[in-house]
Formats: sequence, structure tokens, C-alpha cells
Amino acid sequence: MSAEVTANYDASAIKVLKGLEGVRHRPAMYIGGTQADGYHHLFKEILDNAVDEALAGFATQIITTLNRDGSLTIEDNGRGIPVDIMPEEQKPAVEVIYTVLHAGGKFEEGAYKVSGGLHGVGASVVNALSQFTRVEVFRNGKHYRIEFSRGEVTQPLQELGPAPQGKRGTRVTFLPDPQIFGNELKFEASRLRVRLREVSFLVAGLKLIFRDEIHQKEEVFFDEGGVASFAKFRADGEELLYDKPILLQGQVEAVGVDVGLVHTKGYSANLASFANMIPTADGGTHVSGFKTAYTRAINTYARKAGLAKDLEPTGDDLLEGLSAVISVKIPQPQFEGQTKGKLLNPEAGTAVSKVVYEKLSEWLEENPRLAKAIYEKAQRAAQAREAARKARELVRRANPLESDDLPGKLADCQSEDPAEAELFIVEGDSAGGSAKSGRDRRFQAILPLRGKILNVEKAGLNKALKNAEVRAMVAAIGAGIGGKDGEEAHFNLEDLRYHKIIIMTDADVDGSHIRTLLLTFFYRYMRPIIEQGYLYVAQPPLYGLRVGKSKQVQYLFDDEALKKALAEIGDKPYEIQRFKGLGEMNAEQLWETTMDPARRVLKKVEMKDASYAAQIFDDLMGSDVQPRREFIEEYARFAQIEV
Ligand code: 1YM
Repeated sequence: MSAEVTANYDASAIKVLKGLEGVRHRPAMYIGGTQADGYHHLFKEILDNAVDEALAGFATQIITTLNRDGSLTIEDNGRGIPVDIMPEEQKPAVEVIYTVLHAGGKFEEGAYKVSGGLHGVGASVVNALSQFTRVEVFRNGKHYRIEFSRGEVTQPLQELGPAPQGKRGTRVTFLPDPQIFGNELKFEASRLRVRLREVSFLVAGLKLIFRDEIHQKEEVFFDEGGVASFAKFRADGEELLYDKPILLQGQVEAVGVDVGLVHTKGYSANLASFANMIPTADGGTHVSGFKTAYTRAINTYARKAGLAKDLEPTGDDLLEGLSAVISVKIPQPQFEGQTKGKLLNPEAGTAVSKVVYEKLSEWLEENPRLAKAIYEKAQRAAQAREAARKARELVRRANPLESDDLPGKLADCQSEDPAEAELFIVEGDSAGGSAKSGRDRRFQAILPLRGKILNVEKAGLNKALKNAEVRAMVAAIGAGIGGKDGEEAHFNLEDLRYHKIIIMTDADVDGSHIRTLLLTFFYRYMRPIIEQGYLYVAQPPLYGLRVGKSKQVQYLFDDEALKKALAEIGDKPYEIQRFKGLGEMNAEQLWETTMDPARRVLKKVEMKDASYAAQIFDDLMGSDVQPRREFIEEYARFAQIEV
């Protein structure tokens, strides 16, 4: 900004500027961080404004376009942001909304604005953190445009001419600022799609179109069935107990409740929850309210209907195979937790509990045949739980004379301090052999796995526990098994024997597959290990490069690195070794490249966005290869490099 312009600014304008400078100074305070999550948060904020216009009953369609230059355009067909001059500021409303941090409040009196995020400050925050922002408004039969850069007006509001016949709405284009986010981050189509799909289910009847100009693809997200369809969608890949999902809806005082349910023949519980359309990955009062009322409604019905037997299903038994989406709309949501993913409002719990108990009881009365099928499935789950408990006892008592029942093929480390102990889970016996000889046995343990481990997503706990590879992992890790949604946790982090559990697989398709299976296993049965940041993926090199007569081998981790290295040596003779698998490296090479803490590269597996991860893991359940492959490609995004 030039000095001349500054001089003309009055006191309120300077305060305004300070506001947006504050956003640029401390972006994390507003968007959580400046990594990929924060970057995509900008999209969610503008989308939220368009969605609010739909919730208010004025917009029916939202188009999101990923432009070739990396910018994003979001357009709705609502009323259009007001453009008239605001008396106090003497500026068009649209300018105030995009440049004043708390301008949203003025527009909130209509009280429809329940959606989450930044409550109307979103527009100015996005503007502050964008290299450019263009807002076009179609209103009063006219087409207006205003442009900004890094929060400041660059082109004042202009009337461009008449709007095309009948066109109304708001179109916002912005590019997140590389000064804030760096040069590497980009909008990821997959993340945009996950949110658009979510919104299409949460706002039944709203049409969301996604245009990907980079990959030349268009997709329409539209559903009349709301959260009930969402529950069914999320159950994808599992056979359903019945076809028509259950919708439980109601309003208790100011809290709106929407719950969708469908029972599958599978074993995992799949709950997704939202407060004001914000995913609540850690659940909260609304989810607890749901579980209590759901269990009480079914058990009460079963007693009345004479279905109950001695072994009464627990809440977890009843949740087995359930796919549910719980969505509440609440005037003043309170969130807690590291990722603010947990809803705290007690009134949300009360409201969900009341609506679910009443409406589900009615549904059970009206559908006795299905009610019986649901209850019988839970009874089988209760029996399986009993059987699993016995199986666990069996695992524990299997080998009373051997030290702590550790599996025979585990080469354990000497240290008993979990903080320094590392467990390498290695693909195949031959790599396992090299790893055993190459390791530092003081703190590194090796567990070779033979072939592919069981697909636990399909199997369920009982079957999983019969699998030799699963049992070996459970025994080696030492903290039990459980923690899968809907199952009582028998997992205790305090018993964990290693604080680094490192998955070491080949850098090929089979390796990726095994890694995926292992990740699914940890996600479903030992999630706290991921949450605590104890799970890692090793990065073995792809190439060894020897230049001239040197004995020194340079290890390279991808094709890019190889190209770069080759370019740097220009005309000397060289020799390239391509490692097809871990087994091709000898013990010394494996130690040097992949295991030595001083030289190796480990990727930490992160579950920051648990709802996103759950979605991906859902994709993995299906028998389709494609989503699985996409997951493997996406997987790198959960990981942070640690050297
Ligand atoms: C692609 C983004 O922002 N649409 C949009 C926003 C608004 C209105 C209409 C609107 C609201 C009201 C009256 C009102 C507004 N948002 C804000 C704030 N799409 C998009 N469409 N007239 C028009 O609330 O009474 C203020 S107006 F502050 F939330 F950003």
C-alpha cells in the first residue's frame, strides 16, 4: 500500500487493516494452520457462505470450479451479496464483508446462519490469505465485480452491465497466497470432492457441481435423501440388512436433529457426526446421546417383543454393522479437542437422545420383521464378543512358559523401555532375515510377516484373532486389541512395548497393498497407536548409484532424485542398481538406508482429519481396486517426513 493511500485512511479503516494484517500475521488462529488442512479451509469458508444462502432458502445450486491456474471459483444462485453503500462505512456492503473481520455479524440477525466455521468472518479471512480474490455479484438484474489482493481492494466495485437474463447469485474466485502457504500446496480434487459430497447429503436437495478444469472432469453431487442416504453411502461395499435407510428427524427447542441409519451385515460400526455441518471427528454430546438412546430403544423394544435372552447385547454389540450419520444444528456450538472435533453442548445430547429414542421406537414398532433381524444380529455379536474374549484368553494362556507369550518369529530387542524401542514389521522372510542381521539389537525388534495379512476390514474381530499374522502382531505389540468403533476397547497404550512401530514393505504394488492392509488393521484395532504418532512407514531407497571407481554408493529414493543425481555427474562412468525389493538389499545396505536412525527417512502416519481418513478407509472396504489405488496415491498426504 502506498503512503499516499495510508494518509487518506481514517481511524476505522486503519483498525480494519490491522484486523486483516492480524489474520496474515497469525493465520493459524483463524484457519488452524498453513498446511494442507488450512489451505482447504479457505475453500470450506467460501463454500459455507454459499451453503448458508441455500439453507436460507435462496440458493439451489453451487458450482465449484478448480481452475487451471490453481485458483478456485465458487458460485451460487442465491440473492447475491448486497452491493449498496453502507451508511456507516460509506462503502459497498460486499467490500465491507470482504475486508472487515467481523462484518459477518451484521448479517447474522436473520438467525438462519447456523453453519460453522468463522460465522461470517470467513469471507474476510479468505481474502486476507489470498493472493487475489474476485467477487462477482448478480443482483438487481446487474453484474458487479470487485477485486482484492491480500485483503486490500485492487479494483473497487464496478457495475459491468446487465446480468444475463434471470441470473442471480455470487461468484467468488480466489488463489491462496503462496506468501502464507508456500509454493507447494495446491487444491486437491479429492478433498474438495469429499466436502462437496458431505454437504450434498447434509443439505438434502442442494445440487453441488464440481468442475475440475485441470483434469477436465465434471461431477454432480445431489441427493434428496439427506443423512439417510449418507448413511447408506457410507455403508458402501457392505451388504445391507434392508434396503431403505432409516431417517430420524426432530427439533428440540433450538436444536435440530437429523439422524440417518442403516444396518449392514458387516462388523464394524461406522458413525459420522456433524454439528452445523462441521465434521466432529471426535464425536461429543450428540454422539453419546445417540448411542444411549439407540441402545435403550432397541433393548426396550426387544424385551417388550419377547426377543430378549440371557445375554443382553451391549451398546457395542448393537452398533456392530451399523452405519449412522448424526447431524445437529445448534445456535452456539462449542467445540473441544486438539482439532476442535468434539462437540460439548449438553443440549445437543439431550435433543439427539430424545429424537432418536422416540422416532426409533416408533420405527421398530412399525417394522417388527426388520427389528427382529437387527436384534438377532446384535445377539450374534454378543455371542461373538464372548467367543472373542475366550479367544483372547487363549492367546494369553497359549504359551505360559515362554517369555510373555511373544511370537516365535519375533526377534525382540534388548531394551524394555518402550520410549526407545522400535518394532519393524517387515514384509517377507528374506527381508526379515536381512533386517534381523542388520539391526541394532539393543533397541530394534523385527517381526517378519509372511505373505499378505488378512483383510481385517472384511473379517471382524473374531476371525482376525484366528489369523496367525494378526496374533503375532498383537502379541509383539503387547497392548491387546480393540478400540475398533463399536467394540469395547481391550487395548491399553500403557502396555505398548514399542513407541515406534515401523511398517517396512517393498516399494512396489504388493508392498503398497500390504502396507494398506496393515494401516487398515491399525486404524480399526489399534487406532490409539496412530493417534499417538507411534506408527511409521519406512522409506527404502529405489536406487543405488556408484560413480566412477568410488566404493561409495549413493542411495536415491525416487526417479526424480535419480534424474537429479545423474544430471550432476554429467560424463563420468556410473553404475545404477535398482532395488526391486527389500530382500535384494543385504543386511548392511538395509541398515544404512532404511534402519539407521541417523540416516533413514521415516514417514509418520497421521490421522489429523479422521473423517477424511475414515472415508478413505471406507473406500478400501469395497472390492473395487480403483479406490484402493487412489488411497495408496493419496496416502503420502497423511505422512510427514521425519529424518
Ligand atoms: C460463493 C459464496 O457468499 N453467497 C452469499 C452471501 C451472502 C448473501 C447471499 C446474502 C445474505 C444476506 C442478504 C443476509 C452474504 N454473506 C455474508 C457474510 N457465496 C456467497 N449470498 N443478502 C445476501 O444474510 O441477510 C453477508 S451477505 F457476511 F456471511 F459473508
